[in-house]
Amino acid sequence: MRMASGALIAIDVQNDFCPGGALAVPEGDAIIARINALMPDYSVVVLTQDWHPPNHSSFASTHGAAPFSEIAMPYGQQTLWPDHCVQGSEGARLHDDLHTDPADLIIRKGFRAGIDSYSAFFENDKTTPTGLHGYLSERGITDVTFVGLALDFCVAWSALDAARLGYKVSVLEGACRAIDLNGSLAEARRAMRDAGVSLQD
Ligand code: VGL
Ligand code: ZN
Repeated sequence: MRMASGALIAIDVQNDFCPGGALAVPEGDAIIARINALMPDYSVVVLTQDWHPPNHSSFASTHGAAPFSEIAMPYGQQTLWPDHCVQGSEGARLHDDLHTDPADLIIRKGFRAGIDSYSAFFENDKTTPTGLHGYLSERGITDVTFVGLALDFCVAWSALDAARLGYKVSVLEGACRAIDLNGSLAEARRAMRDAGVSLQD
């Protein structure tokens, strides 16, 4: 069903989040064919791209810390990741199988050294905007559907922000895959349900 007011937002379908990548999400590439097939059903298609400078503050290596540990940042707790999606690297490229021609907009995030951005709408301080809300508003979008990687981090944070901004939000879980770090998947699902996000297959 094509909805004039509906946008498909495919989060971070990049080499580093797929098998063989620096922060590989199990079966991360298994969702790509379905995402491609969904694109014609939406009037707006947006892709996001995690896009970090070398030595980004979300990288464990920047702090001499262990990957998947946490540190306190001025904006709150931050999980530290293996180096990933470094600007211009092969790992940062959108996966070759993902159709990019149908995309109206490709939005990059996480490009400021001192702050991470899981959400497609706001950086991790939850206040610095990426500009996506302005874009979707001007395009007359009221309904957003999320797919992509990772369900329990960038997809969930994006969906929660979208709900907070007043969009009608769906997440197609079958077109997502999760990292599932210390119960993060169950927690993300609970938070999305509480926020009124429609979790679908
Ligand atoms: C993501 C961790 C770090 C994601 C991005 O796309 O979910 N996760 N950077
Ligand atoms: Zn990242």
